[in-house]
Amino acid sequence: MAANVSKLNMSRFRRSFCAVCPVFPLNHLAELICVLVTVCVLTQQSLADEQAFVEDFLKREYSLVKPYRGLGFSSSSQWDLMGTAMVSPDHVRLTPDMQSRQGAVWSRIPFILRDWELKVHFKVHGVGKKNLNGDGLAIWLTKDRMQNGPVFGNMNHFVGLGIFVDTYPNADKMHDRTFPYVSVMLGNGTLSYDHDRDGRPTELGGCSAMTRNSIYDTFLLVRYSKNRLTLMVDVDGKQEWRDCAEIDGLRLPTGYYFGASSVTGDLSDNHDIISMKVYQLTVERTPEEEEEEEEEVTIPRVDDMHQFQVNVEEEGMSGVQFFFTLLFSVLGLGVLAVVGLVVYSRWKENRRKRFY
Ligand SMILES: *[C@@H]1O[C@H](CO)[C@@H](O)[C@H](O)[C@H]1NC(C)=O
Ligand SMILES: [Ca+2]
Repeated sequence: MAANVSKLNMSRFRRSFCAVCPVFPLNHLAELICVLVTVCVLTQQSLADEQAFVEDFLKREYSLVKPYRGLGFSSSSQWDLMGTAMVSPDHVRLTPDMQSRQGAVWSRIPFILRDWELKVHFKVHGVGKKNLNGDGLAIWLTKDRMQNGPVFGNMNHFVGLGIFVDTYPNADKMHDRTFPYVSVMLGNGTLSYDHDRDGRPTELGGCSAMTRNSIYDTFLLVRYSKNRLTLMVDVDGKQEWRDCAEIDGLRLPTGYYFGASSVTGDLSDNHDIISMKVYQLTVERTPEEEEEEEEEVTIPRVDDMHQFQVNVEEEGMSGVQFFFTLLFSVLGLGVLAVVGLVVYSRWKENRRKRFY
């Protein structure tokens, strides 16, 4: 019964198919299958072509992708390992979940693209409970490479861009932001990263992002074009980017190196980099924009630095707080005075009544 039905359907299908494409008179099932297979192969071919098209924008020479061929031992690799960093088939582990480790991976090729995007796939995980883990990792595009230091395992007073995935709140006096916290800093050689305050005085922007022990894949996206830096995160498995920070008028010289680093102290975590993919962006510019960007930048800077000057008041009151405190004190005294007067006049009246 079922066989009959399917046979009927098939012949009906064959008839309609032949009606649509009279060029291919199909009288045999074999021919139909042959055509279907051809169609399938052709579609797959075009899909493959599309893939190749997307891949064209990926700059392999600047990217760290699986398989990490030769990384760590071959002179032909475009990346170097440092410290405790180790390569496995699935990731580059900057630090294991052990105390006092420091590891990094650095590109060997100076980066010269003008408009670009960096997509970082990373994973921070460990057995420590929340806030008993540390310290996070950093992504770099800096003048110097392969340096040791206190800023997530890299040197302080660095020159260039630092993106921090900070998983441990050091400045525990302030409970006004949730950790892990992702932030951007632009170093110019004199600016210092303040570890005890989680880099707040030098932060250009950032956001909270649940990047530790996540069941989802965690990604960062850094986009730089026309002096605008955009930072986005994708950490909750929705496959969409969430805005994290945007900085205009950011001038970044070329010829710097991509890198990633991490350090653990008393507290630890596994800090893994799965990939760092660099894409070239094709961006149109007006002649004015060309002219505006012609100036050669030698030291990284942000045009309008004042907008980022944060007043982190450790103790004491801010101006606004002081104003309101004063205002309420005056009002309070006024109310007290009025109440006092009323009570006093009542009391006086009562006393007068008693005398009569
Ligand atoms: C770095 O930036 C800070 C803050 O904007 C500034 O005070 C300092 O002079 C800059 N240093 C250099 C070398 O440009
Ligand atoms: Ca921290």
